[in-house]
Amino acid sequence: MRFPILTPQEAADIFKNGDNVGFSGFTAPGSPKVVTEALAQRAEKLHEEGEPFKINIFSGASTSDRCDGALARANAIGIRTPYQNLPDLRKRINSHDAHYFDLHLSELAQKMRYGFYGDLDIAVIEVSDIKDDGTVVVGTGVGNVPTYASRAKKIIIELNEKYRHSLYGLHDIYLPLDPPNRGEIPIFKPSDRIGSPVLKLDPEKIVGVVMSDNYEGVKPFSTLDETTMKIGANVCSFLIGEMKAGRIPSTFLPIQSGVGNVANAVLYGLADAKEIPPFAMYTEVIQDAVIDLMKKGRCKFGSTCALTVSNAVEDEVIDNIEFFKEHVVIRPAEISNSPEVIRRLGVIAMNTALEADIFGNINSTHVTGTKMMNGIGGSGDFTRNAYISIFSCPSITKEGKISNIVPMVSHVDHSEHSVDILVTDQGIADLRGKDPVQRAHEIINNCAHPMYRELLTDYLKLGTAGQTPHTLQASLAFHTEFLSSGDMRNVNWANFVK
Ligand code: 0RQ
Repeated sequence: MRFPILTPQEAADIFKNGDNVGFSGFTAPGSPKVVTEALAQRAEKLHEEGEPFKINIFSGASTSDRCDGALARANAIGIRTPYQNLPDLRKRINSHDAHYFDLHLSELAQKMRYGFYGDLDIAVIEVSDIKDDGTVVVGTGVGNVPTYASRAKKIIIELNEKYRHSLYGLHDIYLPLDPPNRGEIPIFKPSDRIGSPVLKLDPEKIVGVVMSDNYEGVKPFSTLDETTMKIGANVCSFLIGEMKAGRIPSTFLPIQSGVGNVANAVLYGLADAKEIPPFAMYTEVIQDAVIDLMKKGRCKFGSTCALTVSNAVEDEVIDNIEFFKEHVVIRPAEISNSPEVIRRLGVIAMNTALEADIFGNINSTHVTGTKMMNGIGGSGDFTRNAYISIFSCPSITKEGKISNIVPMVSHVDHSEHSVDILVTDQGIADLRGKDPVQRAHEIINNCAHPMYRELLTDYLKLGTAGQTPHTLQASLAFHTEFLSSGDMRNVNWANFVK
């Protein structure tokens, strides 16, 4: 190989305090692993010596514990975007040690190219293959690699040999032109390929290659429980009803599914919903459940930004890579999440809420309005442009101390204008064509847990004015009650009526 082989520590020494750094990958797959661990160690040492050291991290989505986790524990993260999901980084964000801006995933690459965030000093790129001319086959998560590679002054490669050099043909790398020269992104079905299976890096920028041989480190999902299974079944019965009513074509439409336990349960529900024909996915992450759906012939094809699968499934994919090359394409985030393509294909979007309010607004990110959980991820890219936008969540959390249906969400990620259907374990609320009060009745009666229906109906009765009859002094009482007594059920509306 023409490029110098570096130890992780040698690679870590290349970074300077305050560097803007682009990481390959999307969720854990494709994210750097060994350089970031060494960098975290270096940061800890520098901090002990009284030296400041933080880097600003631009990724595709979340990363893994070896990346965000290690760097957060070392307090080595300055700015962070566009998404994260790890407890140690969450703590740093909520204590203002790390400055996180939560961004629609489709937007980061172009905003970086537009120059909104300054220069990119270093890109760390995981690859499964590299040639002497700088041509690489990237890993199982692409994210914003084409943009970071083109913008970075220096590139450090992590060559992950776990893939046995077998991934050629899995990717479709495409970089759109920027306005005013941007044309259409010519994807007309999820399996269309418009770019290249490889990424061409400038060999002059590659400062070294660090060897690795590691799993991506995706956490396995919790086993499905009664609540998540009911949510999955409700989503499936909604989709079947729409198809029978002729509102979804009998050949079906591509599906997007977000991350998390609830999303995984919905996908498992689709395995058994035989009324739904084999379908395609135009999505950002393919989780374990989708691999299962592909093996069963239920999912015909998946366009994604990453294979976000647990270790055992990762082995299975590598062992059967030729099968998966026929069924999967991995694209950059600005293509997998392109609003233009999502609108054109008629994608059915399925995302998860922390809480929804009775008028149809969604909070996916902030616990009690203040504490960042993960981030909006790609949910906004899909929701706003979907053929049908579905949100799901449990009706209650923490044994009923929290109602996931509230009078007013404590933070808005997706407004009432972008939400068609709300699903909980209790049932389905169809919000299409309904005004705010009609939506409130639909949500309270079909989605709220019975233990909260009366409280929510009484809240609605408190409001006397306007199209959306909030009572502002009481609108966040569920949250303030939870913060003071630990149980939303203790709300007493009499305290708010003067
Ligand atoms: O906490 O772990 O302490 O038990 O939140 O909740 O029910 O396990 O749900 O794993 O599906 O995650 C929205 C966070 C849901 C996720 C969210 C507590 C609950 C539990 C997790 P514990 P569940 P999930 C793709 C698209 C981002 C947006 C998106 C998410 C923990 O799906 O981050 O979809 N989505 N992006 O107890 C307080 C409430 C709560 C609550 C749940 N109302 N108040 N705590 N919890 N509701 C992403 C990408 O683009 C890559």
